[in-house]
Amino acid sequence: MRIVSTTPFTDQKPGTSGLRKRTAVFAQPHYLENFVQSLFDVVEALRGGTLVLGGDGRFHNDVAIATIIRMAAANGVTKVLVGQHGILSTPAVSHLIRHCGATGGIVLSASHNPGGPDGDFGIKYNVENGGPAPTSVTDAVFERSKLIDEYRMAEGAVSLAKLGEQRVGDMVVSVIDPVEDYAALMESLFDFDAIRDWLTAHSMAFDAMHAVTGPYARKIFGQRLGAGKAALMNCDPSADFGGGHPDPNPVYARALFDRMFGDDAPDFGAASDGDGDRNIVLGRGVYVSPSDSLAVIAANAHLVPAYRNGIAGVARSMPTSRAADVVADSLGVPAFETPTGWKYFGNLLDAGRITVCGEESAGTSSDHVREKDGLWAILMWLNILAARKQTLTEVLSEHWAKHGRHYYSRHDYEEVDADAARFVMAKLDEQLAELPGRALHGETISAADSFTYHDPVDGSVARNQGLRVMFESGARFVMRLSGTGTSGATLRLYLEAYEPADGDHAQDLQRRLSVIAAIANELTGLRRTVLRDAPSVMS
Ligand code: VG1
Ligand code: CO
Repeated sequence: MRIVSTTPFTDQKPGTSGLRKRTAVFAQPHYLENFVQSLFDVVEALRGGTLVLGGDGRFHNDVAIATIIRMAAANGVTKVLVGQHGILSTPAVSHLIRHCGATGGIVLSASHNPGGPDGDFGIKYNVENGGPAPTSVTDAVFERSKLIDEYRMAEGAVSLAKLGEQRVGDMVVSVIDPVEDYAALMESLFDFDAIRDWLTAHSMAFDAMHAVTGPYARKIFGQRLGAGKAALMNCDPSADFGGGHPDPNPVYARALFDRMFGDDAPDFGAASDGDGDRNIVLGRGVYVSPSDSLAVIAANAHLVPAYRNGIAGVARSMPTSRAADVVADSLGVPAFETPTGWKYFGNLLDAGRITVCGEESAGTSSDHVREKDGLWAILMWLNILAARKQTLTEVLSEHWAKHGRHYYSRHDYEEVDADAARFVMAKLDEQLAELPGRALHGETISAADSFTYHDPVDGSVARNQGLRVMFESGARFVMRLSGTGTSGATLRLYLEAYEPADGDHAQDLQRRLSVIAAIANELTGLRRTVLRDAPSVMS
């Protein structure tokens, strides 16, 4: 074991989901080591504990895993469970932590950000309930990283290709099949027979976007559920995601959208992101907004074996549309509104106050793990379609006819000048108090605030979680700065308009939201200030 002297970096503050930087930043000497040692210093239970370790297979994954294994040995970790070839999806890590009683887990991923030498890299830490480390932990790691002057490193190497146990010093390294335990968990939750039957008469397409879910999809959709080869797109994980951007939205999942909106489209389509925690779902010629997906899943969960006794409650991140609240109301269960980021759902799930939760960014999950879970959400939809014996379009139309439709879209202004983005936010912030009562373009503002979350379980408070402007019509817009980007700033504008149950649910989405978008733009000078004529992505 060696002690290596180092000097602190000042920028190791984790964002919405772990520490993300350019790959070149992570590849510089001591950068990863400093952060990992800070983690070992803060989470003392890792000494003598078990650590789950894996990543989404992006460039630098193998190098980082070898380093972390040596550091774990030097820091007294008893056992590391690592996915074969260094592969583990985020939800699989969450499950393994819980299943094996591990102290925590490290996921190497920058999720939807592109990978490769010129792309991004990232590291996330999950705690013993399987969920993302709460801010109390990430803040402590950041504080430690500013003071660190040495780290510990053992000698030794393991083969990530070979399943089974190896050793680095006294520490056991167990190389495990990344899919097996996770696939068994899925099989325990869903009616695989019904889905298998459904797939004999229907077709699906799943796009793994060259990212981590490829091997999971092959085993679950292919081998266990009998989906044919043509159903599985881009299922070989590649270090740079085939040169793509593993973010499942209409821009980056173009191939899937073309197929679902083309002639002879399959009955069902889906995709997942870099680390497998997010999902999108499509029907023939129709895209399900992630906010609607959460609402439909909540409303139909009782059709799925694991949730046959109903759900305890629902939670959504603040910018997520209020479609799920309407469902919770009709089911007579509580609805919670949390800040963006999965870490805020953990307490509610642990306390049994909610069963399902989700985010507008295409993350949906339940209490089976403590992460968002892309393949779980896709299996929910398949199970619901199989149980209801309806097309996806029919399920969605009936949902709107019962609960009304929340027209919803997120407009991202990616990699704009950071000062300009902050200026836009400040400009809206300073107007909040005087906005209620104002009428613009025929819409009257009913309330406006900066979102503060009071965690009902542990009493912690999270401030400045996004600016929201509500209208009397039931419409709303929200603005916040992304916490996952690595260059410049990404400004997100979330737009929502409500059409009641007896209203017109077949309007053009962007047209329906154009008035709210115009008001947001006028109040903040958004496009003028960030020098963009249009958003980079509308999802
Ligand atoms: C984005 C999403 C957020 C999600 C986060 C991590 O954060 O908006 O809902 O939880 O990514 O997802 P931000 O701060 O950029 O808006 V993932 O799939 O990157 O682990
Ligand atoms: Co992700």
